[in-house]
Amino acid sequence: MSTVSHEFVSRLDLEIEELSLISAHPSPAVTRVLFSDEDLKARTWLTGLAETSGFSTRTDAVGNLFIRWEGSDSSLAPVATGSHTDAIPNAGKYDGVVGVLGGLESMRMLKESGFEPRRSIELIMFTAEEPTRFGIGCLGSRMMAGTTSATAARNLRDPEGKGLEDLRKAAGCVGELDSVMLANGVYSAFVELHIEQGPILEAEGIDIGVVEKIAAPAAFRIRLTGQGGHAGAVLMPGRRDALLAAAEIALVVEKAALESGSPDTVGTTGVLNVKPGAINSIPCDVLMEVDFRDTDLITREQALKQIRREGEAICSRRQIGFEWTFINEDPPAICDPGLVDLALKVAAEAGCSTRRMISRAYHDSLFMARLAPVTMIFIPCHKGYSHRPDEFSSSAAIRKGVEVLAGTLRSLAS
Ligand code: HGY
Ligand code: MN
Ligand code: MN
Repeated sequence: MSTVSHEFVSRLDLEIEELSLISAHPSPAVTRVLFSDEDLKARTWLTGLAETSGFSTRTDAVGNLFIRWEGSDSSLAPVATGSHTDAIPNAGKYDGVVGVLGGLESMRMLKESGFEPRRSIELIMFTAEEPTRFGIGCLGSRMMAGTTSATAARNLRDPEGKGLEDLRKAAGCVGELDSVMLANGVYSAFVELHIEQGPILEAEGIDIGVVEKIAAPAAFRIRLTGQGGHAGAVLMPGRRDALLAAAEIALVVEKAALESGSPDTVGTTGVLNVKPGAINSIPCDVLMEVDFRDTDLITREQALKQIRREGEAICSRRQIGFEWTFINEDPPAICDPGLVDLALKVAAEAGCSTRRMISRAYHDSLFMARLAPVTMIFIPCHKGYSHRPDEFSSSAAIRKGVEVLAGTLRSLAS
């Protein structure tokens, strides 16, 4: 007999469920890759929801969706909030979505309470926070901040060789990519609500985390080229096996992270493509994609230099071609102390327990920090699970996050 939860099911709960079903994979998995049919359906659904909630919407040339509540004083820079609804393959239903639908719920709550903002409030659904399609994360917010130029964006190709230009136009995005970049000060503040994607809040029984620093992500590709050949005919001493060089380098990535001297250094070889990919043919062409982060830039840079140095040594010993290409190397973001204090104060006044935190995941806030003062409001998620179908955050936890976001936006827009 199913135990029916007697927890009040809010419209937000229903909307999170509804959005989670717009997915390339069956529930509980969520897959919504940039400009896929599911992504386009989700965008249409969200636009409709925002407009029936009484807000205006617009989309920029790369697909960032802006949901706007007009304030009384248009001479003032708006306050912004937002996150993403795209999802890596077999992800969960809360990553990003809590910040977009929770942001919409915050605005509706304020509107229904009779609040009238002086500063306009904009909720942004950012294009491609996840790197799945083009290998680079936060494409929409990167371009808004000018970190990725329109030219560099035009050169992006997905694994099937499709370019951003074709895909965005097919998705109905109009205008030139040069128009995506915004000027500094375009927003007075940016506050993002997000699940923690870590175990701390739940383990410590804390309702709200307020982020002071967002870790610095780097990602790079290494292409390894060997000789290939027949798995039976080529004896071991004569081989130049590209996959074995990749295997040694993957272990160097792990070693560099473990030996960096900082617990915040993390390295992941998340993609490994082996050609020709036949059981009886020696790998001759291998592509590795590595995600490497730390909250401290110097520590990260030193570890990356070590990986490159040792990788080249492995490849010269094995007579394997070594080609290193950076995908991105971003500095960490320091959140605005005033915003951090405001969010902590609002949370405490709402009766929430709080703590200051570092975000080890990157977010669109990392790039919005180049346009405006930012902070993030974290809520607990079960065992810190994320980027997995069993990602979970309770209605009660989400509601507290929405209340704190609403109170923070109210204060910033007054
Ligand atoms: O990878 C990240 O940190 C983010 O969840 N895209
Ligand atoms: Mn994510
Ligand atoms: Mn996210």
